[in-house]
Order: sequence, then structure tokens, then C-alpha cells
Amino acid sequence: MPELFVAGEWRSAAEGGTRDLVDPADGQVFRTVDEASAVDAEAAVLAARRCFDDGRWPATPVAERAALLRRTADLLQRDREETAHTETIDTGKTLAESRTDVDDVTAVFRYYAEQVLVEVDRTVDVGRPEVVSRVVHVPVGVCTLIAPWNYPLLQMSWKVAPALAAGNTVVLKPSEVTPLTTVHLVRLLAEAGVPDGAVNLVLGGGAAVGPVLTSHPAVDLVSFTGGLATGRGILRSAADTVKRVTVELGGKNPNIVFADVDLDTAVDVVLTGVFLHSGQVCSSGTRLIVEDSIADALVAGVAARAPRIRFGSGLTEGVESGPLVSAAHREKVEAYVAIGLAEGAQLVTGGKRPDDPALQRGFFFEPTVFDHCDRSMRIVREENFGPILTVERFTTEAEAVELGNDTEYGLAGAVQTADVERGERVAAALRHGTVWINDFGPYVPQAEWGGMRMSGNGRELGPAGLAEYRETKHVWRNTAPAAAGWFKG
Ligand code: TXE
Repeated sequence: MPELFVAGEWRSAAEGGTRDLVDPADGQVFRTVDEASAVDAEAAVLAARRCFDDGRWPATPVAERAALLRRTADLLQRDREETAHTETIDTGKTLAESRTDVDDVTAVFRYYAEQVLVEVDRTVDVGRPEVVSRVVHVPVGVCTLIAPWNYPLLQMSWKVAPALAAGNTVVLKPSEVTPLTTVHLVRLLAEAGVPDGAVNLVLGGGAAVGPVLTSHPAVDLVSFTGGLATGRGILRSAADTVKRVTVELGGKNPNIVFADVDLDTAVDVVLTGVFLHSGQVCSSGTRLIVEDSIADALVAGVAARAPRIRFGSGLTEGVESGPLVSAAHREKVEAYVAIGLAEGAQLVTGGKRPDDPALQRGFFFEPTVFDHCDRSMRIVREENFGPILTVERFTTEAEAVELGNDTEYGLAGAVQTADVERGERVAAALRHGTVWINDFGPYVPQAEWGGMRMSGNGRELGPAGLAEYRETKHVWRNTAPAAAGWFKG
């Protein structure tokens, strides 16, 4: 069955393009999918435009739009196992992680089915009894939604659910490396009854289809999650037509640990924060900033447990960590290990591919810890998106905060301490979009997610994640029209 979806029809690429998908756990091609070109991207944008302009989706009553989201949530749960299995083969992540993703995505669809029904329109008292003045919310229009490969279904759903709830029409472009769960999501949306043209899907490389999706005059909004360099290009590409653009561009996230913590718990929080999904998480706790007096003990604890993380295919029961997503990405991570060594950081554990003969065909990489780092190092400053922990030390709270904020990113950060007031003080001082106190990683659909500074602009999830997809409009109705009297002639 073809994998592009335009105007309610599944079709192959207009120019016949295809792409092989590689299972990162064994390096083998497991499937070939259609690969769009600019021709397909243009057709998808125009289909979305037609469906928006003729009102088929934006004029659908909000209760019906909410019902479609709920049906999609039910279908996601019906297909939970199949979808999780697909995500695991595509990305390499473990089945447990993929199942969690499907459940989280389901929750997001259900959340926006409720949230879109919360009344936000309001009347304004303009001081004239004959005037009815109200502020209403309308969909933005045609939205192109571009997602990365680390959480393919999840990142796309954070965009699709609020965009559709608000009445927009959409063109989805998943990462070319991991498109399969997005294809399935579109099938479910079609099964749930979304009108033809409201949801369109193009698979393909960013260079081929990206310019159409981000600069076409028929597109009103671009929502992008991915790397900083690509995000900057997208902001430039969207500038000429002054589109609304939301970007989430990753992070270099501090995890600040004070000496008053329970050491074993802190070791576990650090380990989970940085090595989950092999560090391929935009909010990964890659920068450990630890109080000097416990630094040696904490690093020793992390270094003792990191090599015990069980690698393998994400489909294998008991496996705790899968491979990196691609050979190219592993090469990038390896290059950063070389950079760290050249900069004088002290390699404590990892730093190489695992020796296990059973893992040689996949793109595995050992959890890596670099001690005695400082903030001038590239290994500390630049996102590498691999399983690499860097360790910096501090002696005062002020120093810890200064280090935690000394990054051009601002997505997420954390503080671990037994002192409640100190936890709140540090959380208040950290300039990051999410801050965890005595935890690392959790999020909920009700709470906004997004970055400060170069981690991006705009927010996903929560009420603000819906507001991104709405325009406000002021409607002024004069019930007793009369001459204004400004001009006397
Ligand atoms: O991402 P890209 P890449 C970071 C991470 C990683 C780096 C590069 O550090 O190593 O980015 O990864 C589409 N117009 N993150 O190169 O290019 C592309 O097809 C429109 C952080 O894989 O940003 C894919 O769908 N779209 C991030 C999406 O952009 C374009 C998660 C993301 O790919 C495009 C992933 C163009 N010109 C990587 N070029 C996070 N924030 O969580 C590419 N794309």
C-alpha cells in the first residue's frame, strides 16, 4: 500500500521515489517506503488549503472535532502493540519505551479533545451599550508539521492533536529515518473519519520537501522539532511569507546535584536522565553539575552502574537500551567522544562500541561518562544527542546556578537536593522551559513543553500548545449604526 496521503487518497510518489528503512538493531533494510519530492509536497499543501478554505474541517463543530480526537485515541489503544512494535523496529528503542509512547500519545489526543471545549472566547465591555464586542478564536489555517526521529509518533502527535482540535488542516512530514508510526497514525485518523484533505502526509528528506513545506504561500504555520541548524534554516525559509513558526531545537540540559541528597537515589536519577533511549532525548540530562564534596562518589556510582545497562534489540524482553538510530548518528556521537578526549575531559567509562559479538551489526554505543569537564569544552556546550554524560563540579549554590544557565540552550534542567527551599530557589533561577526538582524527565499533557533561548520558541502541550494553533480575532458589532461625525463636509 502506498505511503503518501494527499486529499484523502493513498498514493505513491509522483516522481517514483522510494527509500529503504534500516533496522538500527541489526543494520539491515527491513522495508522500502515511498519518498516524496517537491511535487508531492505541493500537492499536499494545496489539498490542505482547499479543505481549509471550503470550511470542511474548520467549520466542523468543535464537539465533532473533539469526538474525532477521542476516536483516534481509542484506535491508538486498539493498535497499541502493533504500533509499539513498529516504533521499536524503526527507532531502535525498547518495546517498553514504545508502549509508553503510545500511551502518552493517547493521553495527548484525549487531553486536547477536552481542552478544545474549554471556552476561551470573551466579550469586551467597550463602554457603549449599542456595541457588542467579542474576542473569538479561529484556526490559523494550513499547518505543516515536521517531526524528528527520536520520538516519531509522540512528537508528531503533540502537533497533530492540537492543530486538528483547533480546526486547522495539516501536512505531516515525519523524519525520513522513522516514518512508519506516522503512516499508521494517518491511517487511524482516516479511519476515525477525518475529512479528505484535512490530514495529508508526505514522506521524504528535508532538503527535497522542506522548502515547499516551510515557504509555500499557502502555508500559514510551521511547527518543527529537530536540530538547531535545521531550525534556523526553517525560520529563515518561513520569513518571507511571515508564517507563524514554532520550533523546538533540543537542549544541553543541566542536572544539578547538591551534597545533601541520598546518593543511591541521585545515581539512579542521573543514570535515567542521561542514558534513557541512549541519550537521544532533547531533554536528556547530559550535563551533571555536582557539588564537589560528593562528586567522586556520585561519578563512581554512575560509572559502576552504566556498564550494566543491558543492550540489544528493543524487541528482546529484558533489554534496557537499544541502539542509536543510524550509522551516521553513531559516527556523530563518536566524533564527540574524540572531541572530549582532545579537550582533556577524563573518560571514566564507555566511549566506544560494545564488544559483544551479538551487537556488531547494530548501531550500539556504550554509555559514556566524562569527568573533570569545564564549560568551555565543546563536549559540554554542543548537543551530541548520544549517551554521553559530562561532569562539572561546584562549591556554592550561586556557582551551580551560573553553570546551569551557562548554555545557549534552555529546554530543561533539574536540581536534586533535600533542602526544599533551596530546590525552589534554584528552580526559580534556572532559565529553562522545564525544571524538575528531585526528578528528571517526567512530563504530562496538561503542562507546557518548550524551550527558552536557542532551544526554540512557542510551546507544545498544555493550553499554550493549543493556543499556538489559534488566531484571536476581535469582532465589533454596532447594533445602532450612526454617522461618526468626524468629517463635517
Ligand atoms: O535533525 P533535523 P537530524 C538534534 C540532534 C541531532 C541533530 C541532527 O542533536 O544530532 O539534531 O539531527 C526535517 N526543511 N535533534 O539531522 O535535520 C527532517 O527531515 C524542512 C534534536 O536528524 O533537524 C526531519 O523530519 N524540514 C531534536 C526533521 O527536520 C527539514 C530531535 C528533523 O531533522 C529540513 C532530533 C528542511 N530544510 C535531532 N531539513 C529534538 N529537538 O528533540 C531537515 N528537515
